[in-house]
Amino acid sequence: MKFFRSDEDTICALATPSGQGGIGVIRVSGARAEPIVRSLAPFLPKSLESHRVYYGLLKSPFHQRAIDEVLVSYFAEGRSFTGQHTMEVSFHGSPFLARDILQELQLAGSRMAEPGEFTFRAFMSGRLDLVQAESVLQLIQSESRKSADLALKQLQGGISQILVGLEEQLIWVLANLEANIDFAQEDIQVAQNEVLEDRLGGVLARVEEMLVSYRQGRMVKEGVQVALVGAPNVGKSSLLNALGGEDRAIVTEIPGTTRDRIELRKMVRGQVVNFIDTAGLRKTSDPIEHMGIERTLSLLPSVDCIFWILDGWALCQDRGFADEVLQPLLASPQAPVVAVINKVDLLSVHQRQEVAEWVREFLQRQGLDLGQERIFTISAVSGEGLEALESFLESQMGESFAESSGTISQARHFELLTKAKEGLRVSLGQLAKGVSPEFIIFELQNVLFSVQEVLGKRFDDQVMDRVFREFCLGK
Ligand SMILES: Nc1nc2c(ncn2[C@@H]2O[C@H](COP(=O)(O)OP(=O)(O)O)[C@@H](O)[C@H]2O)c(=O)[nH]1
Ligand SMILES: [Mg+2]
Repeated sequence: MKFFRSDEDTICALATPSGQGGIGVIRVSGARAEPIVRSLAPFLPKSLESHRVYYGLLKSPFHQRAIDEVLVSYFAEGRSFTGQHTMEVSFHGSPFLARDILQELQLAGSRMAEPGEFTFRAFMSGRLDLVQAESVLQLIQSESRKSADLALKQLQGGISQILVGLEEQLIWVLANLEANIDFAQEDIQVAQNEVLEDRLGGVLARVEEMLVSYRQGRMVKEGVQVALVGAPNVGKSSLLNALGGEDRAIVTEIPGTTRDRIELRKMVRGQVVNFIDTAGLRKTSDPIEHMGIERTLSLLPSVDCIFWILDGWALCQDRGFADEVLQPLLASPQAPVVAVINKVDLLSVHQRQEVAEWVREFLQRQGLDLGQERIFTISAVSGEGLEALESFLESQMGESFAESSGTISQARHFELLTKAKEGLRVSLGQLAKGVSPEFIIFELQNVLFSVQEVLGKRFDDQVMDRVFREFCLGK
């Protein structure tokens, strides 16, 4: 791990985005932060108060020239983000000044921070656990209010508290199992299996709850993935453009135009939605179009919602679907399918109802019951019906997650907790069968390790690398 090499160093970096701005902020953290900044800021009083701001002229000690009028804030050891002595210099936000000040700070004895190194130090000094460190990144990257809310809950320790609670339960069960071994000769069972089963059952239920929340947590964090799928020429690309309010995808009357997936990220009622336009499904001899279709098919299992786009006008002339379209959609039970009947600007009110009813009945016969609420009639050209589609998406995202502090949104947590769940199931089975405690202990220890790994109480360099790699400089 790159950070381990030099934990004693005092580090510095620009904490604000590079480029021009009203102000820029440079952060300095480490044992020597104060003397280093002091050498550039002779105006600082002899003794500094934590969380106070000092105004004055920053000067180069080497070249004896003025650099900028600045504000210097001081955060004492134990009271800063990193847990170390930290100084922040706010200067007039010019990229040139940023470089200049950073250079002076390096001459004075600090080194440039790696991306994420400040947060890493906060973790190492015990101010944040790993879950919280990850939430700092999530907070920086959040694109919506909801995503920021979720990250903030995580930063404030929502998930951590739950996990620490589970950790305690597991340790308690492990201790009792050990005791049962110690007293086995005397034929004493310190804790009855039923009691242990009860505790572990509680842990399992909580872990399962968190795992279930992942889907929604991920949607909030990364955006809801919605695929626009259907036969060629039904208006998938037109719908993408209509949703985005711009000509993103090429629209023609020639079938098979779209080959690559085209994405549109859009805020829908406070939530990021990623609409994905895809190559139309049909038999084709064109190798490029064929690759596009393969991509469409491989995308389906991973999306949160499938908008199956139908050509309402064509359906009025000729009822029926090609197998190439029908089969993959019927085989995608993971993601909810929504039928979107397009081009209704060409239909009378009566025809719209007729087509919608026919689609519903037809799909029901095929074993796909969409009900009335998952069949929409829209026009990508006139824009009618798009509001209803967005309302539907909003209802899918649900509101309840925000109330629960146990919502997880990181793939890392999901993987580890899945492992924990499996281990818990196995050990519960062993307990019920009266398997000897040694085996159960072995299983449960791994469960405990998984929980501790989420919190960062156990880690290896690879895990750290994965968590901190995505950070930006200065954080
Ligand atoms: N009248 C009408 N024509 C549409 C509508 N949506 C798409 N079209 C037309 O249908 C043709 C195919 O559209 P396109 O978006 O390229 O379909 P895709 O192959 O599914 O991406 C184009 O000529 C569009 O102008 C609609 O809502 N109403
Ligand atoms: Mg297209």
